[in-house]
Amino acid sequence: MAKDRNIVILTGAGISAESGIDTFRSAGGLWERHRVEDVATPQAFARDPDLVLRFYDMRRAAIQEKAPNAAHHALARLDREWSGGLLIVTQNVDDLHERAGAGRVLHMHGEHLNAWCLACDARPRWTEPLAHRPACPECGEPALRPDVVWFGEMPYRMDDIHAALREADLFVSIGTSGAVYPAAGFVRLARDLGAETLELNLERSKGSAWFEQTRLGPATELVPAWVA
Ligand code: BV8
Repeated sequence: MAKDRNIVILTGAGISAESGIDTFRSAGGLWERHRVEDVATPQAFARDPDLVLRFYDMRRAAIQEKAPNAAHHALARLDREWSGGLLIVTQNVDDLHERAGAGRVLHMHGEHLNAWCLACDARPRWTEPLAHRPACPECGEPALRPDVVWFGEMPYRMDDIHAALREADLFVSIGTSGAVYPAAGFVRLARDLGAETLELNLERSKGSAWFEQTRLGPATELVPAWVA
């Protein structure tokens, strides 16, 4: 692959599965244990903030015990060595790409290590539980929520993502079911804008038909082999 090509990589929960972080749709995944409308919407937060804050406290604590896997490390190596454009757009709120050493990472659905103060709009780095309503470090108000994008909320930095897709020569999707928009629509955008498209996933996703190439298997095998 010519070293000056521009690559956009979209990752989903499947890239973190082998690190022991639940995906959303596999058997026993997050959606099964918690109904989506119960925890990942602003309405749920308004209706039952304690449930939502406890759900995210549980996930934040679980993520902090996990480690990046061979797929995260392979992408971090590619990020360090690739002289062309490269952007890892992740739907994941975990920080495993960063802990593997990747630098060019964009969290379109937010980050579990950030809180968001609804009183002063500050976005403090946050590793502790939120369910006991801690004071915002900026304004002192007990008004912190997880800084993640819920259903019905606008994903972050869509302009930057669209700009990267316009320049992309190659679009690679890793470990996502293609169930949630706008992320699930990026492959069509990339194709229409002239990029090659490759899907690396454990099973065929809802969007597989849009990819020129789909390779099936675990990310810890497929991603290092692709990066090599
Ligand atoms: C928006 C962050 C508009 C939180 C997430 C009706 C009402 C409201 C909205 C809608 C609606 N109908 C449609 C919508 C739009 C909605 C949507 O798409 N809904 C779906 C359900 C139909 N989207 C939104 O609401 C988005 N916002 O549209 O805003 C707007 C416009 C103007 C102004 C304001 C707003 C926001 C969506 C973001 C929601 N937040 N996450 C949190 O993490 O808790 S979504 C969450 O699920 C993920 O972030 C991800 O994006 C999504 C899908 O999960 P995946 O990552 O794909 O994981 P999944 O388990 O599904 O799949 C795992 C895959 O990995 C599988 O394919 C599996 O085979 C594979 N795998 C497993 N193991 C491995 C593996 N692969 C490789 N190796 C392995 N070992």
